[in-house]
Amino acid sequence: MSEPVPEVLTIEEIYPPEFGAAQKQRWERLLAEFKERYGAPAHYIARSPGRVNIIGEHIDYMLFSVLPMAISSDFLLAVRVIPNTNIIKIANVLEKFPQREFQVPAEGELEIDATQLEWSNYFRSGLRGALELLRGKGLSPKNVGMEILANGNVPSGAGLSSSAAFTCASALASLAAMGDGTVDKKELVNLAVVSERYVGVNSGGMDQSASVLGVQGSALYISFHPTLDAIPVAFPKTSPELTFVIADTLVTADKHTTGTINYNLRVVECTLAAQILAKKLNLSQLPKDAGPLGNSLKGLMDQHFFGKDLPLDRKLEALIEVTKKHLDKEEGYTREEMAEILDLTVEELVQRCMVKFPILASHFQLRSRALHVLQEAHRVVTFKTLLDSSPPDPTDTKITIQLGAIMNESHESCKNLYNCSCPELDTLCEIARLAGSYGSRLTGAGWGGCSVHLVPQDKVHAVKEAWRREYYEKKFPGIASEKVESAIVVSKPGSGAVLFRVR
Ligand code: NG1
Ligand code: MG
Repeated sequence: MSEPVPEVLTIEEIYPPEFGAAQKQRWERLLAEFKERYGAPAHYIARSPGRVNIIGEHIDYMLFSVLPMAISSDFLLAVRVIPNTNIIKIANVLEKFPQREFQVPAEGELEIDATQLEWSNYFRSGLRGALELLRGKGLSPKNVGMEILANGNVPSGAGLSSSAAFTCASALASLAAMGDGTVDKKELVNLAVVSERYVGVNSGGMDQSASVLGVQGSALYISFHPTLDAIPVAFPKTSPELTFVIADTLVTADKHTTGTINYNLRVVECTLAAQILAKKLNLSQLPKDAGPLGNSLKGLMDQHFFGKDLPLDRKLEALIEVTKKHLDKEEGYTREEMAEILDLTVEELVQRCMVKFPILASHFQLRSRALHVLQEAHRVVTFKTLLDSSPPDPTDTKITIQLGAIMNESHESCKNLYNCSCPELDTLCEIARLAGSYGSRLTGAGWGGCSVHLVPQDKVHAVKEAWRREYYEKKFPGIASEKVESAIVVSKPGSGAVLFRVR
């Protein structure tokens, strides 16, 4: 049932039919506008989609596997390659994002000022990653400039990864212009993960993996460690059909302005939990791994169980018990306490984990964050096992009920152990469950943004109406009905990044 995802991205010469007529019109409008703006046609479009995470929240940066799917909303970049220049011009169909112009440095880093909320930084970060990838492989990037027109329709700050869609499309567009014409998908993912960190968020790799590797009709089981891998997984074919409904709280969370107390802080807490557990377990210093700050809980688990042949869920169960025992300070740990356990000075501790991405906290919640990560990783295993055993009888709802229950548990854990929910997300989930959702949870980083719900087709209308009455119209009195309509998306798993040559 599980075929590996194709490895290389080839340039499509014919409009990919799965994108349908409505998208085709959007692509054509973009190309027409490009020609009008720059006076000559674009050569190709680089496209990368947003994603919704179904299960496995805030565990990718600790290198545990996740289960997202690509959605149909995406980011498009129409590109014209200009030979023998190094000038990049980038504009957006939305006037609120002003046109920018800059030069590609012949050597050295392309500068990005992560302190500024500047839309074109996402393009710069993808371009910088592409230059570094090519140079790292000993290839010299072609001396070309680009004229670019962007059009994205993934809502930003909503947990659907508009940022990854933009970064992946940018890296893809740049590789197509400056590389040798073939793009290895996994290389693209790895470079886009690093690229996004240039913009100031210490993110994991889920979004870029789902955006690039997405497969029409399937969710993806994505592993990061020891190497990146994506396996398509199908949902049970039930009658009535199962759908994923995404509902936006319309409350946005911006990791760039609040990272010091939420996202980046969680990465620091989890990394320190791994280092402190290693110390308490008398493991020699943890080897560096691909965790954003050099260590991960997955790395800790592998070292702790090195040479023992145990299934992943058993290892996680054991590590959960270890965590409960050794990270026993429910009120959290101060910098002084952590430094003492790790035999470091406070200054060394700060240098190690809190300088690259600054954070604010007096107490670090190592216990609850580590417990969430390990239990959530365990939920992903259970979820995937259920999907792999999907029943032949389409009217049997037993497995669907179990899948939904796992999603509900994930939400509770995000809310109570990870403190990344908010009242609006909790409300959308409660309303949906009462109206017929099997499972409801926040998706993406949280603190606002979107929720995802597993809903049988015949209940979708009831769920939507309940949200309209009990959430949107109450929270935003007088809200336009189109606004409510666009906040709710029924999405099927969509395909990943493509390069499309314009004829
Ligand atoms: P969102 O909030 O959708 O950008 C973020 C991270 C993911 C992952 C989730 C939480 C970025 C770019 N992405 O997603 O890697 O950690 O939060 O599961 O920061
Ligand atoms: Mg994002």
